[in-house]
Amino acid sequence: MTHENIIFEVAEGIATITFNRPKALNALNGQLLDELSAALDEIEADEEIRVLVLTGAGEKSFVAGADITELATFNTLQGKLFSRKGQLIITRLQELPIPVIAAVNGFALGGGSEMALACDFIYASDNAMFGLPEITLGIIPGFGGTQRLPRLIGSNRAKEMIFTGKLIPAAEAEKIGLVNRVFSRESLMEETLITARAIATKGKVSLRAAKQAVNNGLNVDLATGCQIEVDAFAICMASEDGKEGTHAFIEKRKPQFKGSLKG
Ligand code: CO8
Repeated sequence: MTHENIIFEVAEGIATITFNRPKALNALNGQLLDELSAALDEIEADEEIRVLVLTGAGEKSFVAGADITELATFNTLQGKLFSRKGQLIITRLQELPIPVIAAVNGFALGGGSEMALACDFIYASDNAMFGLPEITLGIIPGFGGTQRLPRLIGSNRAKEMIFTGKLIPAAEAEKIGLVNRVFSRESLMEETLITARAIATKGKVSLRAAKQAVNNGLNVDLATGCQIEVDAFAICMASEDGKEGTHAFIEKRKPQFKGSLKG
């Protein structure tokens, strides 16, 4: 599929998707979501890709939400279909078997914040602004924001953001745990890629197991979560990567992870 609304690049085992509608501050329209979905198909099919980074084109914005000019034309059914399409894609991002990092380079509003929230963690530039301003449009977040934001920063802070629609700057987002780290605008991508490269050297099987154990464990009680970890640990022990990593330590050499499940 040719991409008009995103830029999709792969280098050194790291895929980067850049939302590319800078004139509309990279707002999400239906076509962009279709292109994103096709790019995720390619990523899932490519064994060599180990990390995905999401960012926005231009100096000003990651994603300023769903495209309001498109939203304004929707009837109830179209609204439902658009919300479902967005939720499916955002859930796919969350469940992607490789780590996903959001490099938020400006506004991350509405669907843009929700996209970032589905990533495994968020790095931000010092000019980034986060918010769920849907309430000011007479609607509510429709891409999982009412669910993921409270799980990340607590229901009281999430409700304050959702009820007021207020935007919060990167420094505050870092303080409340929405963002892992804040960098200057110029260094955001390089710093993100340093982390992405470090992750890309790790075993694909263990990265997938770790991501699934954390994600699946968040929705269950501790005992069930620990059982999820036991099962995920066993998969790693049975994998080539598990053997390679432990043997490399004993042999005092760097491991060469292949990402195969063969024991
Ligand atoms: N959709 C469409 N166009 C947009 C959007 C958007 N979300 N955001 C900005 N733009 C456009 C502007 O219209 C403007 O276009 P033009 O130059 O043609 O007039 C251009 O981008 C630049 O924007 P501004 O001139 O407004 O730039 P400012 O720096 O003055 O302001 C803001 C930047 C504060 C980001 C401002 O543009 C803004 O408030 N944008 C809207 C943010 C927003 O409300 N986002 C939430 C949208 S709703 C949503 O995401 C719901 C998701 C779930 C949907 C479920 C569906 C059913």
